[in-house]
Amino acid sequence: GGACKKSEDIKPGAEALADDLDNDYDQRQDERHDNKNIDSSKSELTKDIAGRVPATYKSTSLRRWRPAPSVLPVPGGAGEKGKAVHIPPEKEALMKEKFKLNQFNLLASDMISLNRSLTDVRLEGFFADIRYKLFGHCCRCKDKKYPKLLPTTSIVIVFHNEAWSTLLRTVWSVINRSPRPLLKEVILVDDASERGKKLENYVKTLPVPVFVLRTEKRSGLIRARLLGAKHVTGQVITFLDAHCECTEGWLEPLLARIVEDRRTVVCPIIDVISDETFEYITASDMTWGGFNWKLNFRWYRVPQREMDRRNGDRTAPLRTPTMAGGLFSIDKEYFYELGAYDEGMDIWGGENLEMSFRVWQCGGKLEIIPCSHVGHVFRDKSPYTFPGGVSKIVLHNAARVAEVWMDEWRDFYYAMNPGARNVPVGDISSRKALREKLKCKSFRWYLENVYPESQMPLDYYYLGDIRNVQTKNCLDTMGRKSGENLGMTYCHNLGGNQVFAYTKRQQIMSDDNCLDASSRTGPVKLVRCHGMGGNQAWVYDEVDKTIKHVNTGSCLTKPETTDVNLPLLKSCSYHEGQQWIMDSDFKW
Ligand code: LR7
Ligand code: MN
Repeated sequence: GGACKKSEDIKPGAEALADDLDNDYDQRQDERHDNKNIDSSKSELTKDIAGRVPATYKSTSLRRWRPAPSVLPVPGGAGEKGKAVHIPPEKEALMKEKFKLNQFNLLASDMISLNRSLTDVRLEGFFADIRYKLFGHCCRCKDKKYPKLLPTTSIVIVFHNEAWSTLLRTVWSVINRSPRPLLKEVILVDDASERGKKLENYVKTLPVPVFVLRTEKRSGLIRARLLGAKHVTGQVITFLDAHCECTEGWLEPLLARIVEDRRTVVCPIIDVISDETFEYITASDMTWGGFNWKLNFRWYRVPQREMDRRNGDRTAPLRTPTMAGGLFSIDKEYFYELGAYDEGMDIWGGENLEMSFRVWQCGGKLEIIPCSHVGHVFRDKSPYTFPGGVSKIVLHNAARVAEVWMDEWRDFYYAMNPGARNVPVGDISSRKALREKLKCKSFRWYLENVYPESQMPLDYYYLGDIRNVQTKNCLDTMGRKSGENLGMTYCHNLGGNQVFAYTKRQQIMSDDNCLDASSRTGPVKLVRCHGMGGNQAWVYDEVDKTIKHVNTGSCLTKPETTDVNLPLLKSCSYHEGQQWIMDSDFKW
């Protein structure tokens, strides 16, 4: 499923929102005509929007990059300025019914103008201002100067059964907030939708070229994007999901970065559009992309190392190990040089990690550009079908990533996903040939140089289950979270919750959790790995087969009969209950 929601701890930093966001609207008032609601009067608005385009690209570029005008809030309009929409109680039943169609609040979305206004969310505020005064232009997005000549871009949006309002609000936000000379066209790829109104007539009324392509049969987002990319005539391809909203100034910093280095693949900060209320919520600029052993994409906090590399400038490009996948710009020629996408991937998933590893390992860079903000409706579930089965498809795609790009670290993937071992990966010879042709670096290089904070250890002695000599049972995370007790149960030889890595840094880890103990006796906990030794350092003695906790000198011990699922830390006595087998033969 499509769950990649941003967790609470990485939601907006208050400092990211300026206090005086609205000033800009007043300043620009005189540049604007009335802000009519597009839905009521299409043709008129088309004129209106067109009339607000900056005269030409060249004349505006001499001084300050003037963005295309934004959209004024419609007084009293639902969701204006990115505010939440609340459904009255009498419509709650209808709301719930409609929610199922797209796994977001469609009723709310339909109430909001396709041209709704958003606040300008770019980084300002006290600390940015201080830095601005001390060091010049470094830290305020609005003061950045972009090169006079920027490449044009085509926007590619693929969709399957997307709602009319979210899809067209995406398109309108592109039109309303991109400097017109930079916007070559918008390409919509309908991936065999089974419902929805015809778009062709509507898009003809739009003030920029918007094309609709269709896949013959359901091809999945990866092959649909390949189809869209084929028709791109701009110099840069910009991919967006079909339920996004671009904010003021989103495009220039992306394109400007590609001008600096055409081998940079750039992502905006992906803000959150609430699936419940359609509120626009600024996301933290302190998160980047990572992944776990299951090869799920995950947001993690940016380490201090990367902040230091940027001299603390939060507006500077952020090097990210991976990208979420849906929203990015890439030089068109570079996209093809680098191998576009893996056509062997179906429906959804994996392509984001595949491209991330490929970019880094084959000589490119992957960055988040903090001055560019685009909102995305994050959902808890996928609304559409996965023909052939969700897990089969997702595991198939991920296995292709593991096999082609991850070298021996693919073992972590197979160890963690028992189901993946009997899903066929298909033919990967052309992707392997691509890796050869581009002379791409190893996954070790990637882990060492791009992602040393990764959940996958660089050097490890062992990956497999850990079996007690006396009880013959195995350590088991029981799928528990950080802070909970480690468990133990009969050995199933399948991996998953019974897979642990014993690393050169003396950790015993399962995905992003490590065995952790803070007292001489008692249960052992699973705690988010911190990589600093301390309570998470263990020594395995191959001769007496003990697993000794370094800080306390105690030994990992089989559970008491009172709680057979709870392994314990006790003082060492070297009996069989404290002997453990780490047998490096994989059991699968
Ligand atoms: O068969 C399909 N055909 C399609 O055209 C399935 C999907 N799609 C379309 C779909 O309508 C949508 O416009 O593809 C787009 C992405 O699908 P979503 O919105 O269901 O995906 P997502 O937002 O849950 O998932 C993220 O991971 C995906 C992995 O394959 C893609 O890379 C998505 O683009 C990506 N979305 C983002 O990066 C936005 C931020 C979310 C996060 C994290
Ligand atoms: Mn999406």
